[in-house]
Amino acid sequence: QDFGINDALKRLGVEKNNLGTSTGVKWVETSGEGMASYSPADGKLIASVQVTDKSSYDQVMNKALLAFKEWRMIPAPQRGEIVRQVGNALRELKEDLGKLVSYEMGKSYQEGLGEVQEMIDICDFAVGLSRQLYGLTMHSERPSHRMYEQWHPLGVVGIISAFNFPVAVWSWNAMIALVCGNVCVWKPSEKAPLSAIACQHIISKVLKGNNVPEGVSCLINGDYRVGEYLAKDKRVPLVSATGSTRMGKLVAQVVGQRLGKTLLELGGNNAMIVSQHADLDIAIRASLFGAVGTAGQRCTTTRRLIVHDAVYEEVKNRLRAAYQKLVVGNPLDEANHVGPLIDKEAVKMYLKAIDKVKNEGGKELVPGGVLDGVGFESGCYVTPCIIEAENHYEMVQHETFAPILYMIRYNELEEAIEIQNAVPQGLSSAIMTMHIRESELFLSAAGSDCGIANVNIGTSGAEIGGAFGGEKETGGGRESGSDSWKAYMRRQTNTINYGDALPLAQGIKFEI
Ligand code: UN1
Repeated sequence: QDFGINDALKRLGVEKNNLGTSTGVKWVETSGEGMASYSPADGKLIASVQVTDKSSYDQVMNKALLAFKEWRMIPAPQRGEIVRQVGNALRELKEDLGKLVSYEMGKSYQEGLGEVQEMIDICDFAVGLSRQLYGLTMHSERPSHRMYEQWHPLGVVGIISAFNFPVAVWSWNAMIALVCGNVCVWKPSEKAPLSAIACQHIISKVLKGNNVPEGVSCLINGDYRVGEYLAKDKRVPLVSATGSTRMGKLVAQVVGQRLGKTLLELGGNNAMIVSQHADLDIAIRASLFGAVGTAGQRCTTTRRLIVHDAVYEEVKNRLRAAYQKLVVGNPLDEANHVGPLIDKEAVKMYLKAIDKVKNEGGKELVPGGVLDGVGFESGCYVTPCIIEAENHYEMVQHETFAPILYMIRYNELEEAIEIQNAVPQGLSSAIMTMHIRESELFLSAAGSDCGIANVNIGTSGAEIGGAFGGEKETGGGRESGSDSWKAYMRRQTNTINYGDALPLAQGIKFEI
């Protein structure tokens, strides 16, 4: 059964062999080798993509630099109008793109659709934003002087995205960057290049239909070496990178060497505190989806469940019962809840993590394992598992991109908050409680140290309207909604003298 994937690929313009380099108007032939994309759902080769070599990278960059000169002078609301059309094109192809995302990276079809919905939402957000790139006005201390600040685009924005959200993360960055007046060069994950090819077809059609200059939204393909072109390139003032903390540190160093800007969206190690005052029905459902959604491969996945002693046994038993009902299988089949991991390498890391944490003293409550037999031929399907552990275990401190949930016990809320914060990462967090004193403490300065802190909802599934990102080893960047757009612009302070004298600031006298 192919679940309509071949028809979807056709409608999305994905061929057997795809050029991987595009200026938004043209696809560029390169001497780079082919890069195959296999589906973790059935292990089959989907198609291949040509890697971008240095000379075609330079071609793309030159087009992007030229395009910027024009694009920055197009009024922001007109740039917004183009993004509005991108949103509509995505609406038309939502099912097809959702299906491809599901097939290429393994998340359930429902979550694939959700990811495309995030793209549509950010387009809508960016359209509104295109009329709201507000600066401030200030009162000058000098007579007949006016002061204000305005925001200008940066130039070429480099976007490096990860396999787990192979299309949405691009759109959060690109749609905002574009209305701000920047041009974009996108290097998607080498584990999900076809989803990116499909997006490039979608945006290219809109750009061409509006006679937008070549180079406004470009695509390059390959592994970290191609990402390095962007990181090293002085012509790229901002590199926005999503992925592991290890990758983020490398990108930050290389970009930092040339004093470029980075926007980093790195690992999470997200916890949910379940208090004795929690609505346990909600807590169980939220932790289940948080831990096994996208097979534990979201940066917002719930990895640690910190549960009050008084409800620990009940939570444990109910969660165990819920895990027993989970159906793992082909993500395109809507009867299944959980799809595969991205590849066999990820399966190895999952097994290694379980092994290590058991050696450290962890106790399996719901055992893990690799699934085999009919339907699991790709070798990428694993059983979501729960392990009783302690927060200081090396593996618990570490982000393993897999459905492993660690259960930890607590007695006092202050202690739970301390445990929740005692990891190197700081992306998302949640508390389940009906007690206002508890939730307010959790949200206070003495509470969660994460970029996202929720009450009575899970750690994953953030809406695009808020700023998305986290502290500490998560990298500090904020993408998507709120005023995240400021990261894609440069601020300029302007002082204008409309009088006939030249008073100096701070009252300084200087006469000749
Ligand atoms: C990611 O995993 O990189 O909050 C992004 C969520 C999604 C985005 C996750 N809206 O889970």
